[in-house]
Amino acid sequence: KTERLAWWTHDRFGMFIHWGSYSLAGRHEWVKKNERIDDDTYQKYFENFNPDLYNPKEWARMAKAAGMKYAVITTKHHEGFTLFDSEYTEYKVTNTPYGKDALKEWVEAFRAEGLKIGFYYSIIDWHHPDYTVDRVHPQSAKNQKGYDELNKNRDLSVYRKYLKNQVTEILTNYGKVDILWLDYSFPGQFGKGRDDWGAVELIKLVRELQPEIIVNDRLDLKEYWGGWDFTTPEQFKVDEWPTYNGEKIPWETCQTFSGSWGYYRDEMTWKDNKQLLVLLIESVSKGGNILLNVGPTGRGTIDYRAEEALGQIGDWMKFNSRS
Ligand code: FUL
Repeated sequence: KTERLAWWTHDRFGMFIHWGSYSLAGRHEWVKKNERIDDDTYQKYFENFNPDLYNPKEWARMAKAAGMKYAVITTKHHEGFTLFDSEYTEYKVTNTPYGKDALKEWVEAFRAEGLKIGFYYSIIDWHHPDYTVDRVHPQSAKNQKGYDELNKNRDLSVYRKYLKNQVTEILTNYGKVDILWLDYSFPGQFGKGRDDWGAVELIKLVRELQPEIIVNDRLDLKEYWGGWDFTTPEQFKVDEWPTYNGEKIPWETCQTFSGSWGYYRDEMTWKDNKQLLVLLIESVSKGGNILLNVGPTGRGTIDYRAEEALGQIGDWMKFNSRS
């Protein structure tokens, strides 16, 4: 495992990218759930997905210039829309007006800049008809009776198969994938745990398909150390090196520039340059990695505030880092 992780613990700094049909709404990647939007109403973001300014080469150049060494993109977020061409759904980028496999272009552009490639894939799915409604679903109910009613025609085992098929696609059709970032399990009342996802089997499959891949820890496999490679503290400054059974473990904190992960036009909570540098320095000095997120717009551009911030980090990195 240490060997598998060697490049990653050395490289330390990556770009997270949240991009999907929610980017058109421009108010959070959870907008469908937050506003309880039904499928029909939400469909307009899919029907209008046409990022005419999408140029992943530019994104890759920005990441590289900021000193980042790898990048992780949302191949599918909770909304269920896939940025890749999939055999198993019609709800995919190739069926939008854009019409092309955006993931393929992304992979090529980032590889060409020498960056390592990571795929985020949401195990949660608010679009698949067999994905059972739970408490983090746009149609969430008030009590168990409500869930029973909503779920009487949904068969989670069908979704489990879908999940496996799509993970197989992204780990087969794009060459070597360096990181898989699955998101996320939420066991407990009206939530889903490892058996619902077929987690143990899924991880086995992943390791077969991409033996050198690094996988995060969000499949509810906490006690299966070996089933995951690193832990993922989200949106807080980590005080000390996380441990498992008394042993220090690899970790990566993921952070946003402004609060939401998906593009949010009116958000005013942008971190300043000093805050970002402190986050970077504190994470790295405590033995961790940092995955800093951009949420490109529906037209495919990176917000000018993120672009500026990345540029400033790059200026600092030039004199304070070594490759
Ligand atoms: C969370 C997700 O629910 C957020 O939307 C985001 O993707 C973050 C990185 O992980 O669990």
